[in-house]
Amino acid sequence: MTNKDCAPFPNPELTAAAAADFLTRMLMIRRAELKIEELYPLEQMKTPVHLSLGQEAVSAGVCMHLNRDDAVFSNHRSHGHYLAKGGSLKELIAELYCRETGCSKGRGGSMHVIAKDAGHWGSSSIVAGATPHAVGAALAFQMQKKNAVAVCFLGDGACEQGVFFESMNWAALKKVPVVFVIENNFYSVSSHISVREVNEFLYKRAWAFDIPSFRVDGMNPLDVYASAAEAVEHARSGKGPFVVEYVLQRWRMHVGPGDPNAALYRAPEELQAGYQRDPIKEFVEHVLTAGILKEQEIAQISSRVDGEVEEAFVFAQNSPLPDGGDLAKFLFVD
Ligand SMILES: Cc1ncc(C[n+]2csc(CCOP(=O)(O)OP(=O)(O)O)c2C)c(N)n1
Ligand SMILES: [Mg+2]
Repeated sequence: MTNKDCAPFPNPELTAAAAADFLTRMLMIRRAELKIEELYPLEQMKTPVHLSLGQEAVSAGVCMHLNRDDAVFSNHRSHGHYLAKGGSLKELIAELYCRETGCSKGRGGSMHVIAKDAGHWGSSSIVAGATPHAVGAALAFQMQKKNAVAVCFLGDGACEQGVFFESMNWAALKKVPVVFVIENNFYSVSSHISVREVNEFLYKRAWAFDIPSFRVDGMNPLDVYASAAEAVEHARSGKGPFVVEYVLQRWRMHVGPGDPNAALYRAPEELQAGYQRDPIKEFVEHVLTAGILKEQEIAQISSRVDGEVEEAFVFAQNSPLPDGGDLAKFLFVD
């Protein structure tokens, strides 16, 4: 991971309530995914899981600036986006267990989650598939004169898809309120960006469409928070689209728990450096040093999150499976 070209941001002013909210969102993603990872080998979750461990600051920091009426579109690495936007944890876990109570009624699995009431408009496993959806939603917001924005999360691999360029072009042409949030973890499955791209500074791609953009250290929650505030405000105030590239570490393999083949595809320097940066640890250190939250408040948040995670798994495991006869239900609109 390189921080080269990352824009500097002054530390944002965080109230105790905002800091608690931000920490809760990051911890919820972390603890839920650690539990998924722990129980996945039991083979009761019959869905591939793309874990976003290490990437929590981006989902949480961006969604901190969104309202319920703002729309989030997401990809296969969906859990963080869904939870940070306020999707139900119970329904997410039930979805992984393919239960009728899941957010997609057990038919979608981890890559196809949705929480319409919370403003999560769905995730798509088609890489870059959600970019035109987000532009369409933003165009609708503009036509309906709503003060809402659409945010599309996409990976570095998705930036290689033609449809992303078409989406940026149309968004810029129509000046629609959309923010493209690129999560550059430097890998598409197990191919490093250096073997795929002549120019790995993805924020520069926005320049071709006169879209403002910056590259940001995605492991630093304060920088994520400050940069997302600017990008979202830009779109919301009618100035058109914005592209933010967050550079990140994906802590696990592309799909599934652990990273058993790391030595086969990660560079020796990367393996040696290990995962020294932890966005949640950095955030906790900051809020304690700055006197924004106290140890005891952090401990309370932590145990509340743990309790909710435990509850969600019990809910999921005790929920009914869909009726086999309903297999084709929801495939077509009546
Ligand atoms: C159109 C399309 N091509 C290929 C795939 C197979 N595929 C699934 S995830 C993935 C890698 C995506 O990498 P990136 O966009 O960087 O996201 P990350 O997994 O790093 O979060 C690929 C190639 C797919 N799902 N859709
Ligand atoms: Mg990637």
